[in-house]
Formats: sequence, C-alpha cells, structure tokens
Amino acid sequence: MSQTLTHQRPLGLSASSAFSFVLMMGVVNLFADMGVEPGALQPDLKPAQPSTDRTGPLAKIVSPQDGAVADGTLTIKGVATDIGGVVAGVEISVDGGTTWHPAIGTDTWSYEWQTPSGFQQATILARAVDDSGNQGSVSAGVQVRNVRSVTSTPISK
Ligand SMILES: [Ca+2]
Repeated sequence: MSQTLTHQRPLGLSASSAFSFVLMMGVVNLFADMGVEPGALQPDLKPAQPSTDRTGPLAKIVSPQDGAVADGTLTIKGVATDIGGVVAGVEISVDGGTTWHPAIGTDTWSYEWQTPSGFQQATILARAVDDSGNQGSVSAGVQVRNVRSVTSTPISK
C-alpha cells in the first residue's frame, strides 16, 4: 500500500502532503486505538478542567493601618477575593515589592514579619494568585514606621 502511494505520487508538493496525510491517519488511528475520539485530537496541555478564568484575585491589607508604628514582630493580616475561581495563595512584600514571601491562608491570610532591628520604615504590599495561575495586581501599600525611629526623631517646631 505504501509502495503504491510512493510510486503514484508526483514529485512536488503532494509528496509532503501525502506523507502528512498518512502520518495524520496513523495518529488518528493510534488515538482511536486508545479510545480517544477525533474531537479530542487537539493536544491540550492545560489541566483536565480547562479554565476560562483570566482574572487575578485582589489582595488587601487590613492590618496594620497605613502609617502605623511597628516594632519587633508585626502581624500583617488581610483578605483576598477572586472572580471566576478561588484564591490559591497570597504573597507579602515588606520592601516595596522587591522580594515576596508566602502568607498563611487564602481568603483571609496573615504573615508574621520579624522587623529588622535597624528598620526605620517599610512599605508592605500584598498580592494573590488564583487557582488558574492568574496573578492579581499588587495591593495598595501600607507604610509602617519603627517605634524607635519615631521616638528618636526630633520634633521640629
Ligand atoms: Ca480568577
């Protein structure tokens, strides 16, 4: 059969298309042998349940308040909400977005931050990712100051 095909095909474009057709039929037959219907032939590397969710979750810092004074261990708390899926993880930055650390929790989350001894002020940010891998935008920043830098700051008046 394949010999007949080889001899009959003219030189040129149909050579490759004939080969492609044979190859395709082979693939179709292979899939058919595996019990896969032609409708499922399109390769899809996504998870078993393809998601149409394209919206990243929104994370919000609830505590501390912007402008708060912090010293020692600071517990950062917040919430996150997603459209089209569920919140899969939340990350916190205490350096204005340079580095990120995983928080504990999803819809409600917390992060224990051991403030460094030399720290004077920091901008805390939060961001979340949903179960489809959509990264949400970074939350509004919350600025905290160290209690010692506050008390040692001379009041100019
Ligand atoms: Ca989503």
